Amino acid sequence: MATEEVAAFRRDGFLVLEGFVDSGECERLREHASRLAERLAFECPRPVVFSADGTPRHADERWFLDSGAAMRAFHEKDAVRADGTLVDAPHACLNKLGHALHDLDPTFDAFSRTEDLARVAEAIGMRDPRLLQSMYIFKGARIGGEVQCHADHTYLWTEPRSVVGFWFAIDDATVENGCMWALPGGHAIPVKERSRLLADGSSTTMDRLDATPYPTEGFVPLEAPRGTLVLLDGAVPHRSGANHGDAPRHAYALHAIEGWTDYLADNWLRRPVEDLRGFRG
Ligand SMILES: O=C(O)CCC(=O)C(=O)O
Repeated sequence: MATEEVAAFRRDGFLVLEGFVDSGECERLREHASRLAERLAFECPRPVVFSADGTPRHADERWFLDSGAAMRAFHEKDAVRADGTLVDAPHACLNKLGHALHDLDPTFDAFSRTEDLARVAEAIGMRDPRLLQSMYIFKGARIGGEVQCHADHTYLWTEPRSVVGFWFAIDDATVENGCMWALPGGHAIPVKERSRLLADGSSTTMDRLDATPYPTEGFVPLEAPRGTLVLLDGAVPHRSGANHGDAPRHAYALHAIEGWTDYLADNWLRRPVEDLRGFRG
């Protein structure tokens, strides 16, 4: 990574690196994820909705809370009828697969652990990156929901803050099909919320650390052709729109934390940091 790119990441809290992954690699991951989705969609006891648009997330909290060390399918809110049936083929109704694809699936493992990624992590100053969470996001045509403004540190809290998002465009991401938007320099704003697991482990709660909302102005679209890597500082506010287009917007998101930090025990995703591997395996 060039010095100017590292400086831009530090200044803006995000960086868009076009052409980071070969298009053929993206296509192979896409085909693999689509096959995996067909299988995992049938492993749900019933469709479990995941929404990040501010409405209640889903009825089946356990399915979500136990997915940190598993591979599970989550459905789009608008894909499941009141009687539990789906409006389309299972894979077309998925919001995402998560959250340990990088450890449990050899194809995702290989995509997530490359020398190029290890070098990027080094360039941005990560000393001991550990891959904690992975999500394959479908954002299906006309059905993919919005993701509300958030900072990743809210959900993957370390002391001190260390999470970095590595987001890959598997399809071209455009304003029409719901690309991400981020606030340049927004990582300087102290993170406003912390999600934490309740003591009985049954659900999560959101602690408000600062009642003022994030600005709504100034966000820039992170349009990203297939193969683009977007780096996101854990404090940078970002969001994505619903997919109003005719093309799906597949993406793969990996979240890495520093192995030397304190990963708090009441984060929703409970995995011992000693078990997590880095970009070099
Ligand atoms: O892919 C998206 O639309 C949102 C992803 C995201 O917010 C994240 O990876 O933190």
